[in-house]
Amino acid sequence: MRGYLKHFLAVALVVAAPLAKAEPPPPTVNEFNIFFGSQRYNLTDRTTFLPWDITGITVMFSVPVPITSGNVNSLSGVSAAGFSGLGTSTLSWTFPALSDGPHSFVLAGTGANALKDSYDIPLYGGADFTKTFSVLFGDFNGDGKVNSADVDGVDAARSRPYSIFADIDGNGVVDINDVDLIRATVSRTTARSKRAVR
Ligand SMILES: [Ca+2]
Ligand SMILES: [Ca+2]
Repeated sequence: MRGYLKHFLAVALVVAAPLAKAEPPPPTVNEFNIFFGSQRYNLTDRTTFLPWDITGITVMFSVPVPITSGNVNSLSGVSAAGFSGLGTSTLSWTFPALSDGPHSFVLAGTGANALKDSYDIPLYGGADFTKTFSVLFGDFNGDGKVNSADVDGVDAARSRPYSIFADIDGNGVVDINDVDLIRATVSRTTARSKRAVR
């Protein structure tokens, strides 16, 4: 019987040993959303010439444990003004509307501002996460220009099922205000290029 018990204990130790050593996987980025107005968009399919006034990001992490270390400066590539969500798996940063052109956002996995979970494990086990995208306000069709084709496209989108790319002000509906925003952008651009020609 004692022999049996020894054997049982040995097996129990072998089984328990790896379990005791196991750590949860490091936090990774599951979803990277930008937001504008009251809308948000997951930056997967389209990352160029985004047609909105983008004023924040919301990042969903894969971890089953919350992110408990991080701050407004854990995001670089922009001067973030607001930060929320610490103690959960979804963090948000806000900032003034992004300018037209390329942007490269970096979430810190190293250094003093590293994002860490409640086991003190940093993002990607200690590596930064970078997301690049570009903005061109009013570029509904994403061709890198803001012109009458975008005005016509959004005008036509008013009578079609909701298209987020036509919702320029991000209020959840596509209406004449979205058309007017692009129209105003087109006339500003035209005025600028006329000045440049002179
Ligand atoms: Ca366009
Ligand atoms: Ca709208």
